Amino acid sequence: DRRSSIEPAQPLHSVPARPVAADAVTEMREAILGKLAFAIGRSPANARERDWYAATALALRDRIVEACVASDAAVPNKRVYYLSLEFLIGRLTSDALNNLGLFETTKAALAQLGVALEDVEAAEPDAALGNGGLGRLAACFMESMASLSIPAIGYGIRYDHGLFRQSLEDGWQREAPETWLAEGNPWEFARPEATYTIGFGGSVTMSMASEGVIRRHWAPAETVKAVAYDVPVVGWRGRHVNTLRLWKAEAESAIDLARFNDGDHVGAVAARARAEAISRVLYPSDSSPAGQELRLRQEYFFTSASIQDLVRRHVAERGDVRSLADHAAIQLNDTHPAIAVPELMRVLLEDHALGWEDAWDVTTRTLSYTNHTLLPEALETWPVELMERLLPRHMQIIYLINWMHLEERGKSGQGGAEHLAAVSLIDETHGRRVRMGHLAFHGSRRVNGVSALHTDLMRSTVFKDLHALDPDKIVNKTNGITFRRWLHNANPELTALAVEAVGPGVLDDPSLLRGLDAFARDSEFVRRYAAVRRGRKEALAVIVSERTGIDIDPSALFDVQIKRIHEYKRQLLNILETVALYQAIKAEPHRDWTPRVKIFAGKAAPSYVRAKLIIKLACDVARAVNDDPEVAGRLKVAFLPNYSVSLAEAIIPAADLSEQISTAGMEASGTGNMKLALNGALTVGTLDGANVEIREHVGPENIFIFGLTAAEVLDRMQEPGYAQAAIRQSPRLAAVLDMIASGRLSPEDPGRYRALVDDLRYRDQYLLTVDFDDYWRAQREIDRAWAEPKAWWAKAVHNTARMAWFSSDRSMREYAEEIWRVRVA
Ligand code: B1N
Repeated sequence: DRRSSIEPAQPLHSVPARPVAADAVTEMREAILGKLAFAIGRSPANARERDWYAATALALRDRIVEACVASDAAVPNKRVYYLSLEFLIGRLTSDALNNLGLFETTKAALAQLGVALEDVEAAEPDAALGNGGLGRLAACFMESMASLSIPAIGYGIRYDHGLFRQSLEDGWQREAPETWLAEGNPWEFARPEATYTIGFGGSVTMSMASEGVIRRHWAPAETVKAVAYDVPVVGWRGRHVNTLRLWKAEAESAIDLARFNDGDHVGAVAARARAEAISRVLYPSDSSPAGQELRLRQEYFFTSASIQDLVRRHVAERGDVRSLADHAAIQLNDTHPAIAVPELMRVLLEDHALGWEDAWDVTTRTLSYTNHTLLPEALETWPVELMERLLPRHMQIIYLINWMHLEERGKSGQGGAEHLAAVSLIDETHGRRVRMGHLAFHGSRRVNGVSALHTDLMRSTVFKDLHALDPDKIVNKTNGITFRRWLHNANPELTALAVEAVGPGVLDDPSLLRGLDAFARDSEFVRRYAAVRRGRKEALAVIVSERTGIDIDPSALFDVQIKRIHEYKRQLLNILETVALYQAIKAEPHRDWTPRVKIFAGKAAPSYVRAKLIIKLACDVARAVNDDPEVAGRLKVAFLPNYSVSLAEAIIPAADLSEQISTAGMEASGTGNMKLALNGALTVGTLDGANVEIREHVGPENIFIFGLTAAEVLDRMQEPGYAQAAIRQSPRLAAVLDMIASGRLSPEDPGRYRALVDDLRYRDQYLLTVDFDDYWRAQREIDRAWAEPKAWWAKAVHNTARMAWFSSDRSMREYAEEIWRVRVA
């Protein structure tokens, strides 16, 4: 009986906690010292934390290289190429340590040198090469593919500056550049030999290839070099290593000598600055296209480099480009790399002299596309005029693809003007623009959504007409998260408890978590589960206090909403409920209110004025509530600045309640919802994105669902005056809106929230007013549930026990089988 083996909680340690061999520790210690001396050039006495980090990373990298070379030696039958403008990988050291099983060894080695591993880990800057869910998903998928030994290369951009650093100045978001590369990156290998030329602008020339066969050739006006930097991605137990290949933009020549010699010293380096701007900075917008020329240059830059690289590799290995689809599956992470469709066509037509039909066949059997959003404002389109100027050959190819596509429709009797306008790759309604979603769809073998609901909505809304033409093309692939990072590494205490309860096999097979169901009412197990949570809440309280000056009580319910700030995610709904609760407590200060701490974290796009105002409102509400002696102990509000992967790793294990409250139909999936539920937070959420499937897995009695369904949202939006009607029916909501509009929360600027409240009263695009009362009801139900600890912890344990399906290993197996058709070892 494993239950009898449960010991009192141990101090923080990683998994698997194996005995550490002394000679392995010595070897690691010497390896780290060697790197410190010969790669960093420092003595142990003078080494800073950052130096120890670099030395440790380099020592680990050597271990990975051995596996790397092995993974590299054999030519796999098929490779996956994952093209993504974002990879939000965060810190790599703890991932590598745990996947290599070297955590304890390295900890002991560093301890012998008088260095704490935790400090070394903390010295690593987050690689924030992504905005949010989309970029983090790409990182989870890379880790899972390595763990499943799926041969894969991730392709992206090596941004000098990842996502900006957020600070709060008097409650207002301020952005500062992120400089993760300032002291170099020990995890990367520069590969100057893997360099490609990327063209922009210029013109298209024609020549006669043979009798009657006209070949077109692109002569770009401007060229930039793409230089590869490889980051190894090591899988679980170090069995397999894949590569994340990130492209850096470099000028063809460092300086224009002719101009320099003419005395134009600034002009001589202008071209270089322009070229290198391409990989300078990540666009900080989540689900809204930047629309600027530099963004299109980024998209084409990394897509072209990646396509050239993978075609070259294929031809080197197989000799004939025609078999590409048999040995390569290219996944487009949203439309950002959709230019891959005409780029692959161009390479096949121009560099490999394929005919159009053959090139189209190879292209559409190789590419697949994942859609991540249906929000109309987020769908990428590029003005035809810009495309013609920047990528004239690609624009021609798009025209030709579109012409054939529309011809086909005509031939099959579907040539009505309205239908053709709907399926055309060119949108003619707001000037002429290329629809990148349509382009990616039409050029792909499979198109997938990221949750069951989202995929259904793809079929019935944005891609309705294209779907009707090819009903098998759209498939669902519900997102997942890597449990190695989001359970084993982020929550080693809970993992150790799970290992004790259900055995170490759970580290390899998350479905064994299901065995925890049997412990949901086991008082000793639950005591320890709760003690693990308590420890992490105490640690989070320290962080909150250090970073915000707000003191929070670890025995209160920690209610967290952590994600990008966006109107559709409805942080504002959470704030409205907070104000309502504040008013209710003030009205009846002596009732036995459930003590709550509302924790917010998330970045707003720098140009998203409304989102920044919502952050300010959260801070204004925090000030009013936290300073009010009448609510003391019952309600606290904290906005933690600079949300990041590593901050998420600290918050998630400490969360009791997970806020997943987007307007139904608007959150494609969500993945924070999965991380929180896996760690045992109960969800309060709408039937949106993957919440729907989370409910199915954890059971409706273990989740708090409220609000309109996606179908009801669509209907309600058609009813004029829905917001006013909802406010009329809810005196509680009316009082909240009055308070915010009155300026009482912002006495130094009483009009600050007038427009915000007016928007809710008269427009309310995201139906906050409509869902408010049901949200309040759900929150009070949660208060009552918290007051019954046995039942609460049983629900929490059931959540952890039943989330196994949301492992990104499952997602990757599904992609491998149904989209890529690649074997999983
Ligand atoms: O992708 C995640 C989903 O879990 C989220 O629900 C979804 O909102 C997110 C343009 C995006 N959709 N679209 C983006 C990001 C950057 C950008 O420039 C759009 N991110 C999502 C993973 O499927």
